[in-house]
Amino acid sequence: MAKSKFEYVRNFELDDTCLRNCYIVVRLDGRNFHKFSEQHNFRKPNDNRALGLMSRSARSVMEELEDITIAYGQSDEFSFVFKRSTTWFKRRASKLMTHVASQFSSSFVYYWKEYFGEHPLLYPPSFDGRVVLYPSNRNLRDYLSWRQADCHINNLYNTTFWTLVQKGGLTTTQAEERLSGTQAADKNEILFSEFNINYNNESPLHKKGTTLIWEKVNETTTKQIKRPDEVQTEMTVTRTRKKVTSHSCDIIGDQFWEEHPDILESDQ
Ligand code: DGT
Ligand code: MG
Ligand code: MG
Ligand code: MG
Ligand code: MG
Repeated sequence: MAKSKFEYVRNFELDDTCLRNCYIVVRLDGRNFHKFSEQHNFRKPNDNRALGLMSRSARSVMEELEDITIAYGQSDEFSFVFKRSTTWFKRRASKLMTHVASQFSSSFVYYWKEYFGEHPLLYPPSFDGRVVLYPSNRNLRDYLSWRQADCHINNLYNTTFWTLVQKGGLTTTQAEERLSGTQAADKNEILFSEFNINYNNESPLHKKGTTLIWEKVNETTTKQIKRPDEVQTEMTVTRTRKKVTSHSCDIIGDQFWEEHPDILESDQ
């Protein structure tokens, strides 16, 4: 077919192909969740309904899109790692990022009721996205370590802050003043000596965030079958399936990576 005289506008599109061999990370972050969490009465410092919904939406992203090997989330953010050899959408950054962001956002709304029940969603939430490329396994692991360290720092602060307010009777301004300039050890000490809380015993989900990976799991189902003589009988069938599994464990040290050697592809 002949090209129209308008066809030339296509040449204005920029090439945004991601560099070969690099891991492609897409990080999403909830827009203005400070307000969103208040308007939807999120529990402080952590709301397990909100965290569960974030993970459910991230699982939907992994199941519906191709080549995501690991995802890590905390607070209102989730990072998705595409394998370094992916050729999905010709590695075009805008395609990858927008598919992740829209699949995540629509899932967040779609599954809202499963987590918040009759508590209504008051307005449509949105998530920003960015793409970052990491050329080596060390860089990728350091990226994920950075997000998990962020989770820990914020959770220790928020746990201490809201304990001072909810159990210690301080105003939010007083709690903020009390914590200004304190180190991690000071916060642990406040929790332990004043409130008898050992931070180490706090929920791993809140301290470590959520890591989603693909794992092989055995699924056993019982099937009703009819024998040739028409008698009904049961048969158990076991098959191995790849499923997205959720973990709230340390991903900074080597252990997690040694236990799951398939996540990283070797550095060339
Ligand atoms: P942004 O990302 O620049 O559009 O602005 P925000 O307000 O989303 O800021 P951000 O992403 O730095 O911080 C996340 C906010 O979400 C923070 O105000 C705390 C809130 N949030 C996230 N998860 C929870 C939760 O489980 N419970 C409560 N109460 N708040 C949460
Ligand atoms: Mg932000
Ligand atoms: Mg945000
Ligand atoms: Mg955030
Ligand atoms: Mg189309």
